[in-house]
Amino acid sequence: MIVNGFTRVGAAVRARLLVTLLLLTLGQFTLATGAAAHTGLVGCSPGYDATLAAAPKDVRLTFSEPVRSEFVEMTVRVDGTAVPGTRPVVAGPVVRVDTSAVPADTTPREWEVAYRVVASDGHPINGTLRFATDPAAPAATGEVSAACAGSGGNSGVAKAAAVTGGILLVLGVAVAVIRRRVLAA
Ligand SMILES: [Cu+2]
Repeated sequence: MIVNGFTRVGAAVRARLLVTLLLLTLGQFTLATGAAAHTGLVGCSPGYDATLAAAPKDVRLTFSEPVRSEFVEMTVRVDGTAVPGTRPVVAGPVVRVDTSAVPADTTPREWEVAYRVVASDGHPINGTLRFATDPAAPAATGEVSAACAGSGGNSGVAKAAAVTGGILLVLGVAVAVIRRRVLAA
């Protein structure tokens, strides 16, 4: 009897844990699917990892929706040194920073543009766009490139997808366990 009593209590606790897990999972699932619809970086100029023959006259980031101009931060570094006087200008979904004052170089340079913007829904988006200048490189077209994935701007979406995948797996296992329990009863 004692053994049976313990078993019954154990089963009740396990069932309650399972229900709690399911509810938590469903809650996270709702959050994750919401996250997938958030504003993301859809274009950048210069392109991520591009090599230009000369310093660009500006750096432009294009987001999937307008961003809030009062919260935009952009820091341009050339070979690790911040370029002074580069203030970002927001026009709807495009954030632009003028870099025309950066002097021409005769040697290759590594550029880093760290950005942090706040989407219209209040969520922050941050990342770093990297590219290089090399006087020996062929002249670039200067067009807005969609190759911005490496800059980290879309990492939120990728993370949400990974979280959703993990949650679906947990849900599947939980459902399988419950079904086996119901069938066994
Ligand atoms: Cu959002």
